[in-house]
Amino acid sequence: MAELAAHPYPFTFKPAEAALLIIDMQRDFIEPGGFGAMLGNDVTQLERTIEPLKALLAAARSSGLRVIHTREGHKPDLSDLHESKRIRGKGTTTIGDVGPMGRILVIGEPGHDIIPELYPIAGEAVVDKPGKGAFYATELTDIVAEHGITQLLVCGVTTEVCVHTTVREANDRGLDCLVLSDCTGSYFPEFHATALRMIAAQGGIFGWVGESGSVIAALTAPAEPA
Ligand code: C5J
Repeated sequence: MAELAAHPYPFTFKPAEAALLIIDMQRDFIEPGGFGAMLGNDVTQLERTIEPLKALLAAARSSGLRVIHTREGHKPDLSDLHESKRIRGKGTTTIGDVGPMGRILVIGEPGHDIIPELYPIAGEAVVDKPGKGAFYATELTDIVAEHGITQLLVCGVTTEVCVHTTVREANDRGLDCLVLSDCTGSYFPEFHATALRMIAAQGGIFGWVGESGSVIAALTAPAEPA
C-alpha cells in the first residue's frame, strides 16, 4: 500500500487490488493518417502520452501489476455498430468504410490495432469495446470481479471521451479511479484540462488525478521488511 500524491487528496494505492487500464492507444487515433486525423484532429497533441505510458507499462510489467488494454472498434459485419454512431458527424467516410489504415475502427484492421510502442504482451487482457465506455458491452465487469480489482489506474485517449466515459462507468460500479494526467491526452488541450478538473472536483466526484511518476516510484520502491 502506498499514498500517492493526487488531486483532490492522496490516493491509497493497493497494487494487489489494482489494474493499469490503458484506453484506446490505437493507430487510428494516434498516428498521422488515421481516423482521428481524417476527422480533422491534430493528432500530435496525443504524442506526449506515449513516453510516460511506455515507462509506466514497463514498471507495471516488472512489478506484476495487472494490465488491461482496450480498443474501440466493431465486428467486421458491423452488427455491434449503432446507426447513430455510424452516421454521426455526417462524414463522407465513416466507421466501417475503407480509410488510410484499412476499414475504420474495424477489429483486425491495421488502424484498429494498438500502437507498437505499447503493444500488449501475453497475459494482458485486451478488451474490444464498441462504445466509448470500456464497461459497455464488454467483458470488463467480469475481469474486474474475477481478479478482485477495486482500483483502476486510468490512462489513454481521449481524456474527455473514452477515458471520461470509462471513469464514470467505473465510478458507478464502485471502483476507485486514479487518472494519470501525463498518460492521458486529447486533441484539444483545453478539454483535457477541464476533463481532469471535472474528475477531481467536488472532493473527487469521479476519482483522483495524479501523475505516472508517483505510480512508478511506488511500484519500484524496495519492499519493506516484514
Ligand atoms: C473517440 C476515444 N474519441 N477513444 N474515442 O472517439 O476517445
